[in-house]
Amino acid sequence: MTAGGVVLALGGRMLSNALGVNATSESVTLPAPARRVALPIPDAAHPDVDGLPPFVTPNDAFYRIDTALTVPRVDPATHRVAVTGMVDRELDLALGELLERDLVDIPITLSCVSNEIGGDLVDTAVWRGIRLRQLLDEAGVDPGATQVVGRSVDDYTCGFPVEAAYDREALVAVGMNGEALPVQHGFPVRLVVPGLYGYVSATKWLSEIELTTFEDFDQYWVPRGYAEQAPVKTASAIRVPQPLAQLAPGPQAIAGVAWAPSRGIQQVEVRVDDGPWEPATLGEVPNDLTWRQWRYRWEATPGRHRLRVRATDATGRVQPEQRVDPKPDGATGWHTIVVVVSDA
Ligand SMILES: Nc1nc2c(c(=O)[nH]1)N[C@H]1C(S)=C(S)[C@@H](COP(=O)(O)O)O[C@H]1N2
Ligand SMILES: [Mo]
Repeated sequence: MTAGGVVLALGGRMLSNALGVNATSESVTLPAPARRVALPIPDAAHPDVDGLPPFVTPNDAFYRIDTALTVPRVDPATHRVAVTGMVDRELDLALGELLERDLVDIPITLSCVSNEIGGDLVDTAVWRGIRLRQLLDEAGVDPGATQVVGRSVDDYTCGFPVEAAYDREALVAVGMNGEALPVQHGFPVRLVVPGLYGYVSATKWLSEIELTTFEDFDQYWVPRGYAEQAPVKTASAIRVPQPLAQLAPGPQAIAGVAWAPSRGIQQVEVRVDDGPWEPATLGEVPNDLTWRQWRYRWEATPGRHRLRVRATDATGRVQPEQRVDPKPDGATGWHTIVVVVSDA
């Protein structure tokens, strides 16, 4: 047995020892990842600008969106995850059995379709989980299946193309930034699929993964007017300075985030008033599944100024200027803020 296997077996035992009826994420010891697939987050991922949030969002600051009036409390001692539907053999796994599989740590940016231009329903965590494709291969996916549906204990459903489980690092996640999932982020297990909005991909309090087709099943938000398929649109936002900030003239840092997870960001540009688009300096990234932080040095002159940002993804496509609303499949438009620079 490899060293990694020993860690996992021990981790599984620690988990079951910690399981009680009132077990919550605080009482669960998470197994270590078998091997570190993710490169460490580079120091240069985060430009050193006052007020720019960290590259990895702390768990207690991570945005939260769900339909739950009260957060489901799932007992990890009895919780099971089933793989059902168009498969050769259905799986029905206790949490401890799930954790016997290889765990990986992967930094992924998650975003909400409801995020307005410049909004903050987007964050980045290092997710620990089992690769979804590993579970799907164990079950044996019927070639006719086109949709993976994730069901939760509170009857929420997401749905996304089967290919997304294979062409990117989609996770059945049990950990977030080195801790068990916080209750409000889906304890004890959830889905995380890079590059797809959360509503189609990120079922929290996950109880079942069903293989089906798009014709046969509409996920929760589809009858409510949202798109059946929803890849994350290339987006960028200014985080520093704040809208309507009062600044001194002279050198000022403009900084923010840009994201096109699963494609990656190739360029970010800033435009002051009607001036030319100027390239921002990009932070490094651990992979193409996360946002990219950026900074731009501006020589601020007295008066009122309009600052804008736009990003280009790694396929070379520039973020569109046209403003569209978040419904049905995500907002577009360039984030624009106004700041006021004093005379002296
Ligand atoms: N069970 C359940 N899972 C859910 C949802 C929900 O309402 N219920 N909302 C989804 C949406 S719309 C988003 S954007 C992400 C948000 O995940 P977070 O709250 O951990 O940021 O969870 C997804 N998973
Ligand atoms: Mo969302």
